[in-house]
Amino acid sequence: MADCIFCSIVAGDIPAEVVREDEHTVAFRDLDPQAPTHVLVIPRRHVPDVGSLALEAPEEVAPLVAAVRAVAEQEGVADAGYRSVFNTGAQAHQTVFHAHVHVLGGRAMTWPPG
Ligand code: DGP
Repeated sequence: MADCIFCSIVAGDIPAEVVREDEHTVAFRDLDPQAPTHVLVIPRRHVPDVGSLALEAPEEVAPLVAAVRAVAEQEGVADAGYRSVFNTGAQAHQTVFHAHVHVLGGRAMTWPPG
């Protein structure tokens, strides 16, 4: 989609530190990391948020979640524990309206999130 920064990363038009790719997803390091490991896992398909992905292409939701797990294992944070975050909507601090999962690990997390 034109004017979508994450579509540009999927297309290879702007650089990103990609850590994993498959048929349905691309995973790359967040520009502004909030933990020692902070990777974004996104569907290649442009949809604004994960709920839209579930409605438009439910068969792509399981690969997205599986990619989160694969990234956590690859990054060495799966055993200690990691957080997966879908920010949905402006009030929840979604700033990029292409569905993405934050995979955060490598430090103790607090609850509730801010
Ligand atoms: P959210 O606030 O949930 O919409 O998260 C969007 C994240 O995307 C935010 O943590 C910063 C990251 N981000 C924004 N633009 C870029 C970019 O061009 N490259 C990379 N690697 N990350 C980006």
